[in-house]
This record gives sequence, C-alpha cells and structure tokens, in this order.
Amino acid sequence: MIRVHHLEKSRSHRILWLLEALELEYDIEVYQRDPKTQQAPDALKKVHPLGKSPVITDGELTVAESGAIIDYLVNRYGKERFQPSAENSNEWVNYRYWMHYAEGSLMPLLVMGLVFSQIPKQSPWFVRPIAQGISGTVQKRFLQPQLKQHLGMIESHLKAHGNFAGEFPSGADVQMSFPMQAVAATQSLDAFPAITAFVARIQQDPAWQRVVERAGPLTMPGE
Ligand SMILES: N[C@@H](CCC(=O)N[C@@H](CS)C(=O)NCC(=O)O)C(=O)O
Repeated sequence: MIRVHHLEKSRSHRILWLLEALELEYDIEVYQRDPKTQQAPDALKKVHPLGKSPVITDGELTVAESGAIIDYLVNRYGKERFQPSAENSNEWVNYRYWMHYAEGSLMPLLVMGLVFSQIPKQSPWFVRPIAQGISGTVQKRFLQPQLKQHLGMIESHLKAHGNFAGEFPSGADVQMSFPMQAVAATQSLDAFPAITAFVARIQQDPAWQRVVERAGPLTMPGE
C-alpha cells in the first residue's frame, strides 16, 4: 500500500492528484504545520531526514522530492500513460523541461517572494520600517520583474499548447500544478488568461475533485 506523508497546505496535494489520476489505492498520513513558524513537525523527519513533504512510502521504499515521486509513480504504475514516450523525443524533452523547471527555477522564486514578504512582519517593531524598505526593494527590483518574465514564458507555452506536455494531466502538468495554483492564489492573473484556464482545468478534473473530497482544497501557508 502506498502511503502519502501529507503536510497540510503543501506541494503534497499534487501527489494526491497523480495517485487519483492513476486510480491507485493509497492512504494519507496528515501532518500539521506549526501555527507560528509554519514549519513541518519533527515527526516528518522520521520518514525522511529533511522532514519535507511530499514523501511517500511504498512497501519498503521511501521516495522524497515531488519530481522523483512523480517519476517513480508514472514509471512504476503509469502503464505507458502520463508521460510522452521516449521515441517522441521532442515532446519527451519538453516534458523533462517542465518537470525540472517547476522546482529548479520557478518555486525558488515563489518561495523567495514569500520569505521577503514575511520579513517585515517577523521583525521587531523598531527595525520594521527598514525591513519593509529592504523587502519592498527586493520585491520590486528583482522578484516581481523575474516573476513577470517567467509567467510570460509559461503563458506563451500554455496559449499554444493548453497544457505543459503530453496528454493532460501528464506528470509535467502535475508537477507544474502547485506553482500555478500558488501563483493564482497570490497574484493577479488578469494578464495571463492561459494560466488562469490551466488552473481552472485542474479544478474541473475529476481526479482533482476526488482529492478535494478526500483531503480538502489546496490552501497556501498563512491562509
Ligand atoms: N523540492 C521539494 C520541496 C519540499 C518542500 O519544501 N516542501 C514544503 C511544503 S510545500 C515543506 O515541507 N515545508 C515545511 C518545512 O520546510 O518545514 C519537493 O518538491 O518535494
């Protein structure tokens, strides 16, 4: 039996979506974030030394890191579905690109945005104006322009293809679903109709709806 070590309000939702799409049986062990720090509890470190979510166990095997989990599940249980075949090499390369891009390039930017927005709130009152100034400058000069560039690239791809790679929902769509939903929850997407449509498509997917029924909707830390 596959077990998902599921941290509330986290990337772990994407793994539940894939398991539902694969129609696999699984159980969920839920971990709550610390209400003050938003960190995962120490209990998760018993499953994997970094104590991050998602992590799955499948019998004796423990697999951590979203991309590795998706690769494992698709290759072990996907029956040739959920990823383009290696012979279809351009689409296979495209699939690999989005699989790596999500956690390698886009998520660090989103996490940096979250950290910088929290710095003034977490600072003692007497340095708060300075912290606010530094945070605002980093957001305005570095993070926002970078994010705009990333979203522009994603928008063009989705406008042309409708999804990231392969047949929706592919492993790459699952991997990109978390940053896309995070962006939709935190930014105005008026200028990005194809991203908005992709997020709506996730929410209309029957496998996603089963996740929401079983584990609740995806919410972001702090919500
Ligand atoms: N690149 C990793 C990131 C894992 C990660 O940072 N997960 C977050 C949840 S979205 C977490 O466990 N945060 C709690 C903590 O750091 O204590 C993956 O995709 O699996």
